[in-house]
Amino acid sequence: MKKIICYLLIAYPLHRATAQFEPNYDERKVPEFEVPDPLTSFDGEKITDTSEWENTRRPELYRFFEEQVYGKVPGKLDSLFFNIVEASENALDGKAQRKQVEVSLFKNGKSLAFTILLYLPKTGKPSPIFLGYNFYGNHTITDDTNVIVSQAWAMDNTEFGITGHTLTEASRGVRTNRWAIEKIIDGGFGLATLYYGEVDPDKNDFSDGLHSLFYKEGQERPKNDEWGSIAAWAFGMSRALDYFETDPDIDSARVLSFGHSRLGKAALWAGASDTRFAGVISNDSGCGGAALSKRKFGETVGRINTSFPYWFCDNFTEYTENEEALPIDQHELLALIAPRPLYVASAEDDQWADPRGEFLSARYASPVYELYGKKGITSNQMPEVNSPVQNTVAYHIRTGKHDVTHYDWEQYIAWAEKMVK
Ligand code: GTR
Repeated sequence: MKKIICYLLIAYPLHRATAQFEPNYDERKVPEFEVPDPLTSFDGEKITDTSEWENTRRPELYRFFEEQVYGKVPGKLDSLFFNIVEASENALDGKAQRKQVEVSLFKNGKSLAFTILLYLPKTGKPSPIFLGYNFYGNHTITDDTNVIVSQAWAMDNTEFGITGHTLTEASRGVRTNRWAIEKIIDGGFGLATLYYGEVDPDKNDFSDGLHSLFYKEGQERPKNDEWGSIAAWAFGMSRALDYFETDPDIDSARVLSFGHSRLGKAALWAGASDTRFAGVISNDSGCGGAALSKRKFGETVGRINTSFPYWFCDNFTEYTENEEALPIDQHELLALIAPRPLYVASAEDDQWADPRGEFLSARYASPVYELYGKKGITSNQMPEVNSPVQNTVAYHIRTGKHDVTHYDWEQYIAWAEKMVK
């Protein structure tokens, strides 16, 4: 008997812990919850015009996401340098211009560098561009042998021939399927990409990457309200935008921040925290990105804080298995992008990212767009698969898995032509 009681005492908490993290994929088990109203302030004031939004509500929402979700940037850089390390007028069979630009960041006597790979259409005018991170290095997005292989730490991936956390020729071009470069160029847009591992390696280690530049004497990790990796990646996108402002071939007022999955979360936070971005595209960004947290469908706050605690600030752990306590939800992150164009995309087989939660988030952000006379998502009904709704707020759910496909890019290009060209 003693043995059994002992077993129960040990087993029960373990069982509870695993049960908590069992993802829910059943719409009937989605808890009932109140959607926080983006147009009512934390102290209950109704927000009725854009000036109240900009002066009262947006700042308090922004502050919440900054201090409780993604974390604050702890200071300013000492200096920033750009160096065009390679360029060609004859890229992609003569169709495009290519540039590789090293961006060096300096702070507290330390430095970090990352390289922007750019393809620009040869239109003779400053080009609008898509800016997005890649997962395995700039050389993976194209077969172009001129693209420099990064020396930064990388996640191992045997399928891509990446071992020992080192990128080599073996992985050149392995991700061309995710980047419709020719379509982007033919559409009159440029493409800029960065390798996220150069800005902050994607591992639970705060000794390296951007964070380490900002530490005070003896500090080893960010404070509770300071940045995790998503905010560091967003900061890197803004530094790329600093470069674009100096390049006459780029129209820096028409830069769209784009990202897939964890990098979609970064693209959203970049667009929210830096209003110079002309618009944002979130591809399958899921939990901590476009998807509503309070639905607890697929990946949850508890789950993401367990698997990837370093993506967010430490304060966010307050909401682990405690989404009810959140005074905000992710539609209010989307609303921070208003009135700039916003595209949220999902994939039918990507239930982990909660497509319905991503759709509803775009829908619930829309009243803020309407305040500006912009059309958001007007229906509570999700569109059919492969039937995009493209207003200033756009949404599609396509067939297939968690990925970025040519179908996705065709939608982004067509929509961006209407929105920023
Ligand atoms: C998953 C994570 C998601 C998403 C994804 C990705 O493991 O749970 O939130 O970010 O990785 O980035 O591919």
